[in-house]
Amino acid sequence: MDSTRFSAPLPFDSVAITDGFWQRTMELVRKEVIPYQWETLNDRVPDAAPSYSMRNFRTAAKMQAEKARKGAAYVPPSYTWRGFEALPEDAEHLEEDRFYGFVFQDSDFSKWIEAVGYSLSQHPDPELEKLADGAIDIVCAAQNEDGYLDTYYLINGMDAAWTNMRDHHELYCFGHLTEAAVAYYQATGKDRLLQAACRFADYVDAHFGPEDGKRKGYPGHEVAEMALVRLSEVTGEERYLRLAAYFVNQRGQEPSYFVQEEAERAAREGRPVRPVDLYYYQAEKPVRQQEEAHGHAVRAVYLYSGMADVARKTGDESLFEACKRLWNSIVNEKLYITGGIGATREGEAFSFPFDLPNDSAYSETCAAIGLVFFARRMLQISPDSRYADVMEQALYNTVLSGMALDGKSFFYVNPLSVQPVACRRDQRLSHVKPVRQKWFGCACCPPNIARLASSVAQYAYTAGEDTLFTHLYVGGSVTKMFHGTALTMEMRSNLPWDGRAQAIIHAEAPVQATLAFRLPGWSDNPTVSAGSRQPFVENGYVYFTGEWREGDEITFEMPMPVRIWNADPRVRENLDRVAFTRGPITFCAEEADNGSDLHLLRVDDLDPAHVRVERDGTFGHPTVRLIAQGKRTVPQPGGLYRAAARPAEEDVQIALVPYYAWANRGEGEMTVWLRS
Ligand code: FUB
Ligand code: ZN
Repeated sequence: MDSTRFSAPLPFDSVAITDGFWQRTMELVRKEVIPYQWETLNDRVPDAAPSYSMRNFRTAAKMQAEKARKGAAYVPPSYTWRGFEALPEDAEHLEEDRFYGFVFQDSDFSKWIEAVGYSLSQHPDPELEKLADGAIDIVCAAQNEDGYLDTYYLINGMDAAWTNMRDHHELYCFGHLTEAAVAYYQATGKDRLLQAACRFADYVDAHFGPEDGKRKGYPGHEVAEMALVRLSEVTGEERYLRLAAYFVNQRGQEPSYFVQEEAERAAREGRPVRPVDLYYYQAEKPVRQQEEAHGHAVRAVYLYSGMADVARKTGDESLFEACKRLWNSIVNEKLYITGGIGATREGEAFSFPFDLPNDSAYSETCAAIGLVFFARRMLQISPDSRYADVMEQALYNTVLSGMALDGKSFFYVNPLSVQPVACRRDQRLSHVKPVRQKWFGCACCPPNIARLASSVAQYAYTAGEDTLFTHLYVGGSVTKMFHGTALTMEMRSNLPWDGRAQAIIHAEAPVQATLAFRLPGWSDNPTVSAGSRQPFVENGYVYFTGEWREGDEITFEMPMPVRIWNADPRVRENLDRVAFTRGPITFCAEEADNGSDLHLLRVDDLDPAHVRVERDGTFGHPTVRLIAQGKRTVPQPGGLYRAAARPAEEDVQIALVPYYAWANRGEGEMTVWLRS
């Protein structure tokens, strides 16, 4: 690792996003998604699965108040396992003082408040801030005097806390609370939630670690690792970094914590010991020995993100090597062309290499989000455009497809081929929804999209001491101090539709700095010029070092041709099929443009230069559609089986629209891969 290349995202107020594409998305999050999600967190959206998140915090806060009032006379609830029985959704039948929803329901709130923080940093909104402060008050009132803050056990009985690290998500909720607290503090300067997170972190640190008497466990669902690194960066507290490193290094060690824990629980509950699928939890062996991305996909990429953070902060080469191996495993064998990962619904997991089914794809939105996290962290260590290309691919395709264009409904699963009748009638596809849903009982994805979309600035740019890196060509401005002098770079871009861009420098005094720009993999022979300056190119980044003055310009000519792709022949479903991309955007065919029975279509002309690129206003914001020459099989009468013959075909023009925009025109078929 070359630490001189290390970089970090810029402070929130140093980047302003103003381009049409991202401003629309961020304004959608601010005006629609955040208010809507507040309603869902409070179970006030008719016909949407209730969240119970704020209800649980209120219940726990009420119990804390009662405890304070009664003092020694307070009798805490004793934990009883209630199972995952169906819960009444009708508010009238809810019992008081009872926890509702999944064990990780607290994280719905945390992701929401994190999104609010990012949004406030781009667009101050006193009313929203007041609402968020009020929500934080409720959450903080639920915290135990010892710092513990997870409503599942606060309500159900603290006597069982930390007895099911594998499945009960306490450290997951801690991690999300911490991420939210840091973001809200950095955005608003308010530290109430940050203090709560630090108290919870201190509690966790006092109970977990290598020292005698501490638990030797680690998160069943990762995220605390990267959250702790972030907390240590913002507070300067080394203990939090050490704890993150402990969780990473302890994972998969023998004897297995999860196996021991299961044996203890079985003994307590008087039942046989059940097998533990350590592979699902990335805990079957130490992380440095893991070679193939596996198990639950969101867990995996959150772990790899934490590993990369710890590697960077501690200079741990072997950990970084493991990150690279796992990255390659994903990108070379397990990545959809939409930037989605986690092919199988069984365990919401990575499947075996090259198993990338289209119609039964799981490709959870959160997993694509986690891949963006992982990619940015790899870039922070090693600026290599291969990481940024994948980060962009996941962001512009599967992450954005997770949310409707009006911000009011969401996909959890992101298939690459949909036939609505099959989703309804084929049990094997019951996880695939042909239209986005208003909310989910397990609502991990919608607020995750909100927090990522409103923090895109954190992915577009990172900076080291002497270098400002541009990873994504998002229009707006970014300011960085170089040795006490501010340099502002104004980026004018029309990505993702046009590869031409321009950066203009503003500086009150000459600034000595290196500006580094990614050469996107989607462009043929991209050129970046800055007057007479001579750049050097390394790992897909072009570097200009020198003195910058007011008005200096950098111009980007990044041709954005249409590309037509085959998959590796080992991807069984895509043999003899093609998919289309242009720039970072992956395209798909929808029934709304091409009629039903998309499987009858065939792309006839595989020369990308013959594909027409049209400006399109179908989706209420400027997009591009592609028109490819194709054929449609004309079904002939005959029995179910008939003598083999070339099918009759008619000429058609196949219209392709951005994958992220699919399913915004009612229910219909969709496919990314077309016969060729
Ligand atoms: O377990 C918490 C979240 O719920 C996971 O990240 C998602 O995959 C969903 O299972
Ligand atoms: Zn999710």
